Parts: sequence; C-alpha cells; structure tokens
Amino acid sequence: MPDYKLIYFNLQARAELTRWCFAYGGIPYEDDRIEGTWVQRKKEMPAGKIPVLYVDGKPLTESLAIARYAAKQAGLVPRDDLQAAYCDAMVDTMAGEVLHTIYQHIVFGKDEPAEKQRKLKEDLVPKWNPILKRLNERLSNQDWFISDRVTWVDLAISFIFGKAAEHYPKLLNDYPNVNKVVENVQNLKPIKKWISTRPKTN
Ligand SMILES: N[C@@H](CCC(=O)N[C@@H](CS)C(=O)NCC(=O)O)C(=O)O
Repeated sequence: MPDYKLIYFNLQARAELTRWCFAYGGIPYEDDRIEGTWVQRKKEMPAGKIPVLYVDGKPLTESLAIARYAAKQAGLVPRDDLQAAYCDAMVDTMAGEVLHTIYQHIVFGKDEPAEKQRKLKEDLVPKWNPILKRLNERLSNQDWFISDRVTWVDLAISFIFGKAAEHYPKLLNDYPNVNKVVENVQNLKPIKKWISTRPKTN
C-alpha cells in the first residue's frame, strides 16, 4: 500500500470527504493539520493551496480529485464508467453548490454585519431545495445513490447535507430519503468510529 499524507488545515471542509473514504476503507494515512505556520507551508504546496495528498511523496492537488482517488482505493467508486460518472456529477453539484456556499456564506461570512449574515443564510436553502428534491426522488426506491451498494457519493451526501443540516436543523424534514442516507452512512461502523474520534474542530 502506498504511503499517504493528507495536508490540510485543522478543519473538515475540503478534506473531510477524503478522510471518510480512508476511514471506510481502513486505509492508514498521516492526517497533517496545519496550524499557525501556513505562510511558510504554502510555499511548499504545488499550487499554494490545500488539501494536498502526498502519495509516496508525490503531491496530488484538488480536493475532489483527491477524494475520488481515496474513494477508489477504498472500493467506493463503481466499476461501470457511466455509474462512476453519475457519482462524479452528484459530488460536483454538492461540493460546488452546497458545501462551498456553506463555507463562503456561513463560515467566512461570520464577520459580516448580523443583518447581512441573516440574509446570506436565508438565501441558501432555496438554492439547495431543487438539488434535494431531485436527490430525494432518486433515492425513493433504493437504499443508496447507485442502487444496492454504498459508494463515495453516499459518503458525500452524508457529510455535505449532514453539515448543511447542522446550520439548518429543518433542512431535511421534507427529504426523508436523503435524511436516511445521511444517517445510514454515519451509522456505518468505520464512519461512526471516525466521527467519534476525529479531532474536534470549528
Ligand atoms: N479547488 C481547490 C481549492 C483549494 C482552496 O482554495 N483551498 C483553500 C483552503 S479551503 C486554501 O488553500 N486557502 C489558503 C490560501 O489560498 O492561501 C480544491 O478544491 O482543492
């Protein structure tokens, strides 16, 4: 097995899906969380950004490419190319239109005036509803996004919409099939263990 070192801040954000994939696959890696020395470390990163996954000392950049690679190593990517592409499409949508906006508006917007923060937060759910509606329909007659087996898209659904629901507790009330996947993934033994033992972050 290659030697893995995942470099990111001491945050979940763009590295957490990779950590879930490694946890699911029981794949050991070094979880290098940068705290306080970013200016120096930035110079060492190929594109000056993180996450970066070092595989046997060679860097791989871009959070979704890294997560997809980790998912493949964990057996979480369908072998069928079209099924794998459906997973990519859903992960891209959720990462770009949900996860990114949570961090952009809720986390990094926390220094904005209270009224602006309230408005930013209020505007997000209507943008997510069409994605949730389609996903809920797709999940109505199957346990997982790709029929009968768990893939990395289910981990992404659980992490991203689970995270969104922390900010909007009623978010999934109208989407029970999505909620079921969020819970089912977080109840998988290795994921449950990771969530209960991972470093506490904001
Ligand atoms: N498209 C890249 C974006 C990476 C990115 O913007 N990373 C941020 C942290 S979430 C970063 O490195 N910020 C520090 C900086 O730009 O100096 C990815 O998804 O990996």
